[in-house]
Amino acid sequence: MSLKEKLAQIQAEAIESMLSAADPDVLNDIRVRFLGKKGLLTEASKGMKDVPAEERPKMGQLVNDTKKAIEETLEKRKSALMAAVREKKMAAETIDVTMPGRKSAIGHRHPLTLATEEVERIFIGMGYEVIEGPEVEYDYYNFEALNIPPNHPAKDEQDTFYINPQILLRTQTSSCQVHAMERGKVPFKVVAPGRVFRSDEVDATHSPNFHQFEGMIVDKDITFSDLKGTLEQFAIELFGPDTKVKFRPHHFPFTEPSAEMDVSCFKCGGKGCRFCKGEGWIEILGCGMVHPKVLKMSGIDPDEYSGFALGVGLERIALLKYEIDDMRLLYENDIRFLKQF
Ligand code: 2NM
Repeated sequence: MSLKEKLAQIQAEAIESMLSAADPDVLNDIRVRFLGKKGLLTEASKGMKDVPAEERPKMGQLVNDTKKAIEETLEKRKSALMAAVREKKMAAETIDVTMPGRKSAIGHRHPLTLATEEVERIFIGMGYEVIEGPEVEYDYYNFEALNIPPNHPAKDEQDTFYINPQILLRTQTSSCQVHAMERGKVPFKVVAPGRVFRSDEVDATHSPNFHQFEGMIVDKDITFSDLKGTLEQFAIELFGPDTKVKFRPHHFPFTEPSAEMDVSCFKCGGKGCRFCKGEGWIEILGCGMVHPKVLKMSGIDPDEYSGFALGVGLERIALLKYEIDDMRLLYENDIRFLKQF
């Protein structure tokens, strides 16, 4: 085959394969095969040495023309393929500006927050002031000032988280009431909601970290009747106007006498149901007349003043009010759960 024929063949083959190349990478392989340093055109040009001297300029021109023809087709095909790639990419990345945007999820008040706010609202309505105190407390404020003796079982390390022998995580918010008494401004009415800590195992009704709501009034001539009237009003506002209350004698070191208060089951009205475990009554809080020793230790004269106090678990209120059967649900913060309240 003469060089001329070879060049014609290379040109024809190159153009044909370039036109059928499906993407820029394949096209580049073809370019290397025909125009590369070791490509077919370079290879064929080596045949120049066998061409008679007088024909060489013409043949040289022909080699150049062949190269130019291949390059022209290459460029055209390249821009066509690049344009196709670009178009495909654009189509894939098209943004429809008329589409509605994604809605960001709106937060919900936690059922525990709802319960706390509800209980606060009731006591604020009766003239109580909401106070707060430290979660890390001295043993004195958490135990001693509340007439809880050093050998009391609640003080066991099994029940209380100690930071050191004098400092602990409060096990009740009563320490806030002690601070209130120490302010020395009597009479007063305070409620103290807050986080408390006890070394309990987690189950459906226990957590080492839960929330308590305690209240206290100190004034002249406060009697057990005041306690009963106040707590009955609280129960009615919390659970509805038909709610009945019942007081059972109990013991707390910091109150004397002490009681637990039950409310008639707000589900069955007292007949007995699954909710109140057939009892008709639901235990709701602890309360009592503040022990004279407790008043005295914080500088209040028990001959002049008296008071009552109460303590209620806020998780328990939230579980009852919103009919939640497992306390752990309150701490998981699953948005599907929280959305329901
Ligand atoms: C309860 C039950 C009964 C209580 C007593 C006091 C204080 F500070 F006055 F002594 N604060 N809270 C109290 C009384 C708490 O929780 C079940």
